[in-house]
Amino acid sequence: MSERPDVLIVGAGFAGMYAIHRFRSQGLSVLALEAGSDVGGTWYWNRYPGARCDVPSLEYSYGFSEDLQREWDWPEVFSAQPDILRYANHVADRFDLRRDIRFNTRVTAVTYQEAANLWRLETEAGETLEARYCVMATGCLSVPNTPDIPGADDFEGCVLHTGLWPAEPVDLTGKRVAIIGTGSSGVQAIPELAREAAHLTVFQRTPVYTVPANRKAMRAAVQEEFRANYRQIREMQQNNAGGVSGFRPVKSTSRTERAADRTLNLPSAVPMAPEQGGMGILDLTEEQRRTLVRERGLGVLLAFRDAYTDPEANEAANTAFRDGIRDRVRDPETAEALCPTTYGLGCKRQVLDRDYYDTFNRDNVTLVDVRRSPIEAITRTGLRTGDAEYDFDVLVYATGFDAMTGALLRANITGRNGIRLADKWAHGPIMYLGLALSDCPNLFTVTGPGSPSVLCNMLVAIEQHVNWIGDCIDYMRRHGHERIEAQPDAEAEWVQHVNAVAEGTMYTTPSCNSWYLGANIPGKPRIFMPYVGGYPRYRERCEQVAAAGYEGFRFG
Ligand code: NA7
Repeated sequence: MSERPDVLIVGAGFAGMYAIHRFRSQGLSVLALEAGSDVGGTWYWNRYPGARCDVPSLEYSYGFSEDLQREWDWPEVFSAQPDILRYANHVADRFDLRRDIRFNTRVTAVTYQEAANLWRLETEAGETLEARYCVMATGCLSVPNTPDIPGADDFEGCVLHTGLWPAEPVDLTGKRVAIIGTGSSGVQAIPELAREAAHLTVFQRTPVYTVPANRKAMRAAVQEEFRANYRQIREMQQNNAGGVSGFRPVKSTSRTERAADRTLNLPSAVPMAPEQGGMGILDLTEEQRRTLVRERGLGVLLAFRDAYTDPEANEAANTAFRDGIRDRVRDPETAEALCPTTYGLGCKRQVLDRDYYDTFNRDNVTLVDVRRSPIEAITRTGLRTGDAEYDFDVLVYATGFDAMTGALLRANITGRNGIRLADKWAHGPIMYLGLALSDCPNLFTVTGPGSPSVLCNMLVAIEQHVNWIGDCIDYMRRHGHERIEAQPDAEAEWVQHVNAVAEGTMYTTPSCNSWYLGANIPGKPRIFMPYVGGYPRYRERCEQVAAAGYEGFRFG
């Protein structure tokens, strides 16, 4: 491990892991610093029961190595956390990544040394490391959010967070468990916790629109067909808004299987290319919509693309959705509380579940609507709301993350002239292409705010960014440049463009409060952070910037 590598990488999740491999292969020395004790990032930390990816695994996997694609078997169409972590470990072994990773090392400060043109990174343990280039591969959802509830420290039972779940198994048998939060993590965990615990109390502030996930085991024939067509599939990803190919295997399947496989990749939490034409939801009567949901399940509503563009169609879909919940959940009061009413489908990331609504028909599950009666305090033995006290043994926070900006801000980045990122971003993230910051020469971010990131298949977004950064460093070395820096006007223009394309979409309607907007963190500026213009358009822009000699950047 070299002590002053060419590149210091912060994080050894999927972004940091690929960065090590890519930069090494172009002759750079690298060192990655990782807070966890092993690789995997999100999939290392989020070990809660039910954790699962919401993008199909054959697509949510690296595309940089033909051999890797050929040799890896996915057990399910949408894999569970342990299988994805196993994949991360396999990649780390196969490409010998660990020799350039320092684990259990949390970076506490990232400071530019102007005179030496180096980045200096300080760690929690007091170490200092320096490198010419710094790549922040810190992830979009890596800083867990724990709400500031009075009395939180008084609770004498066990406290867990879905985003920091212990590696060793947690035995909940016979326990009274409480969970706060009903986003993706809560929705995935709730059915599993209910199966294990003596009793589960769900504290819900905002109901969710969730649809049944694809639960299929992977069939060998499907996997083989993917393998045979991987080149084309990776190409299709590059030209799809959400970086998901939508490839449907045809050859090696029977007729029935083929019909089933037509929905192989649906639903997925990242937007697929909109279906052209087809029926709009407003073409159906209310009764027809209801029958459709009864026959085909709630997921059918996601197929009406007009529901994502036309407010009237959106409301029709929301109504049909609520009717579907009422049909499913036996207790009318619980059903009503589970119905989302304050925002529409398409505002938040689509949640996928396994048995979520049915879980509320179990005798050992209670739903508490904390919007009606807010949480007042956590007590020694449980929790108090405006109108009741609840006792339990285990408290699970499924309260999300300080998304997109949280990890970058926590790294305490200080650029040229002592300019702190925290000050620069006081009113929201400002950066060029989600890749670089003015005043921070030679520092790059992987899937930073202003890039498609979480609106895209993350693995596709990661590879594109790491390749772009690698090519940029290569260009600099070939041209004898020692410094590259985004220009403030290019940065401002890009931020303006990111905001302009988000305007008027379902993501930014006034009633919408999502982590995409930072609305889940009190005091965080309300700005739509990912780039919603689609991955291909974004990728092309990055390619144009590079082809034009890194337009919007200045070399020194
Ligand atoms: P989310 O989607 O941010 O969900 C967090 C949940 O926690 C949500 O239901 C919140 O309600 C709830 N929450 C947060 N703070 C509180 C307080 N103080 N009181 C009550 N309830 C609260 O995070 P997830 O981890 O589920 O998912 C994040 C992403 O990870 C997901 O989209 C996938 O991409 C993977 P609220 O809606 O704010 O009223």
